[in-house]
Amino acid sequence: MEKTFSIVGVFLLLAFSSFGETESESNQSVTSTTASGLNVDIDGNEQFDALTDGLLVLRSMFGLTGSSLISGAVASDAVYTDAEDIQSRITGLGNRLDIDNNGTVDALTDGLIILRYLFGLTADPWYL
Ligand SMILES: [Ca+2]
Ligand SMILES: [Ca+2]
Repeated sequence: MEKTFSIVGVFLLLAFSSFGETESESNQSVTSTTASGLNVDIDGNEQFDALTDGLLVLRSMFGLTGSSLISGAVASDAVYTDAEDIQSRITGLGNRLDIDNNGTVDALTDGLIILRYLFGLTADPWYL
């Protein structure tokens, strides 16, 4: 039952995110203190945001590419705005996206864990 709610939530989020540009001020974020290395700050604006970085990771896990991947999910101050660059950064995270360490990267488990984290379920900066 809980998984059903999670699936519904993911699709609601994906649907909601397609309405215009998302801005980082409406959700919780933490500032990155690292300047180098790949982490979950996919768009490179030194903020970990659920509605940009989290959504980009989740969409990628669902197999979206190109404009479907980045539409409405790139922060206005993003360093990386090109779909190929963003896909490359997500791919570069590799197995570090396998949060539950079960050997596969899956949107409805690993992706949701990342998203929940970025929505502020903990206050500490998080590095993959
Ligand atoms: Ca970011
Ligand atoms: Ca996994």
